[in-house]
Amino acid sequence: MTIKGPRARSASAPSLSFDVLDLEEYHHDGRPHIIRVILLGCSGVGKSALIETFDSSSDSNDELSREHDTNCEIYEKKILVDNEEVVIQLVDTPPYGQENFEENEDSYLTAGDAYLLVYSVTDKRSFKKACELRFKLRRTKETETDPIILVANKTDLERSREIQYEEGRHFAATFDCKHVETSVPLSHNVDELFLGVIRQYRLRKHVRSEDLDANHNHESPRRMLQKRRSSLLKRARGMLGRLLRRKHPNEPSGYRSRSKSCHILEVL
Ligand SMILES: Nc1nc2c(ncn2[C@@H]2O[C@H](COP(=O)(O)OP(=O)(O)O)[C@@H](O)[C@H]2O)c(=O)[nH]1
Ligand SMILES: [Mg+2]
Repeated sequence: MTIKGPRARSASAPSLSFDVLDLEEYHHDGRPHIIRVILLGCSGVGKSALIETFDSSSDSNDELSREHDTNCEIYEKKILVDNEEVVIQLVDTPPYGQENFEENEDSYLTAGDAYLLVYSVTDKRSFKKACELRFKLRRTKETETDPIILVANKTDLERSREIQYEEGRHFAATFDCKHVETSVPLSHNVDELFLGVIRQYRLRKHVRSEDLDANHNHESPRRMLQKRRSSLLKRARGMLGRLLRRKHPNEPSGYRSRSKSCHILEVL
């Protein structure tokens, strides 16, 4: 069986050969919604360790179920996020650059509901790879609304740091993703990361459904209000910007607000 359900969007993408539950069925038979989160990044950055730490620390009665395949490992766990049950499905991919990764790359890049691009702050090369993956996702995904989180792991190894906090944050703010620094031995931000990716998914899903409404010419009053407010704000900011001339010429639009909030997973 291959990955099924609405997440396997690209017909041309090669299928993964592991067994997974039929997500459509799973969603409609009264059980909690499944959100598939794909972890990508160089070998040794800590993808598997992050999953194991999350499994051992998060309080849930449901054990993490595991399925193994030569292409990847899949973990499923039922968790409560903001009083709503959800099944988080974590897909732990093999090292980026290995033969089976290249073969299945399109599947990994299209099959997720959300993506964690993991790098180690002690390894510049892994940061470059994570950035490359961000660009690939931009090209591969049909939608720009799936959450993408740039995960800077191994922050406990401060002395060997090669990538500064600001570098990760700058990239995330420029290319519309979130940025979280984590450490496995310190359990720093690990639960927050996995709960946060669910929150991001929910926030962005809300935006998606509002867009659908707008496409059907039934714009919600809230959306209309937001639009009006944002155009007023834009004009006001434009005027202020001209007066103050503070904006850096290379800053993409929205950079400042994203930069301020790109480490907060509870807001868009
Ligand atoms: N110091 C430190 N070591 C870590 C951290 N995360 C993972 N590791 C170690 O890095 C090595 C590779 O981790 P692993 O999870 O196998 O990486 P993967 O190839 O991305 O799945 C292991 O020895 C882990 O114990 C971290 O946050 N800090
Ligand atoms: Mg691993």
